[in-house]
Amino acid sequence: MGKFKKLSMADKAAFDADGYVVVKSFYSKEEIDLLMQAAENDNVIRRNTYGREDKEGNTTKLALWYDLNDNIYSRFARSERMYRGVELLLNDQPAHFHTKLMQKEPFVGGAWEWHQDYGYWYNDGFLFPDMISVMVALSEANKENGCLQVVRGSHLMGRVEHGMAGGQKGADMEKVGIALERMELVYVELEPGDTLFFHCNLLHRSDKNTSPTPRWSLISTFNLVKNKPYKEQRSSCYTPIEPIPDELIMEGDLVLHAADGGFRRPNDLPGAIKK
Ligand SMILES: O=C(O)CCC(=O)C(=O)O
Repeated sequence: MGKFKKLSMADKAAFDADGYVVVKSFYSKEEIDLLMQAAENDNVIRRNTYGREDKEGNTTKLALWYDLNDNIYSRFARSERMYRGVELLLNDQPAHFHTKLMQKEPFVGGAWEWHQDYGYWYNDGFLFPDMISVMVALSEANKENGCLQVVRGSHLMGRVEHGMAGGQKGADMEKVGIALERMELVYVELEPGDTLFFHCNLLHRSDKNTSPTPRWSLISTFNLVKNKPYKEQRSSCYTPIEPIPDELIMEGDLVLHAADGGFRRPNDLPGAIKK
């Protein structure tokens, strides 16, 4: 086996059946430490971080940007490992939609309501659900600090209706209730470096962080080059990605901060709160 992990055909079969697959230690401790060190000290990210309220009024924080460049965050999204994994799971040439730094803080970080990502993205003008999220755990994710919960196989339901739930979009709860009776609820507990690939129609949510430890993750989302949205979006979501060798996450001229500009502005969204 090479130095870096690769998704296998068994991973693809699991993704097709379950709507998600976890690859343990997809990124190394050194790679995650470097990213965390950058993220914790990044004033650009801090300035562009905003909150989303859940139904109970608890706020969870995130920063979201669209374009890829040469900085440490983009090097993860452009690494051969992630790029080839997405290409395998989506069966075609990937483009980058956006990346989010999710910051669920100790005791206060709020929940995410049941939703499918395509519940949001359908209205952004993407015709086909050929889209995926890749969540890299930056800290341990467990039940206490509000790890992701998924309904195994729910991506096969197709898109369900979404309405507003607090400051977030939420899936039709009648359908979610039936889905939970018929399919398995899985708590996706992760160690730093473990990586979850999940389909845009997979039902998922997460609880409030009730623990003393933060739960941070980097989520890069991908579209296909051929699935160009019919509504105006940033061009990155239909522009081919230039992948980079996996070694380059740790090597070369490292840029350990985000680029100014290109962030989603807090006021772009209903329910967003400036942090
Ligand atoms: O990180 C979480 O807890 C939820 C993330 C999520 O639901 C999403 O990115 O769609």
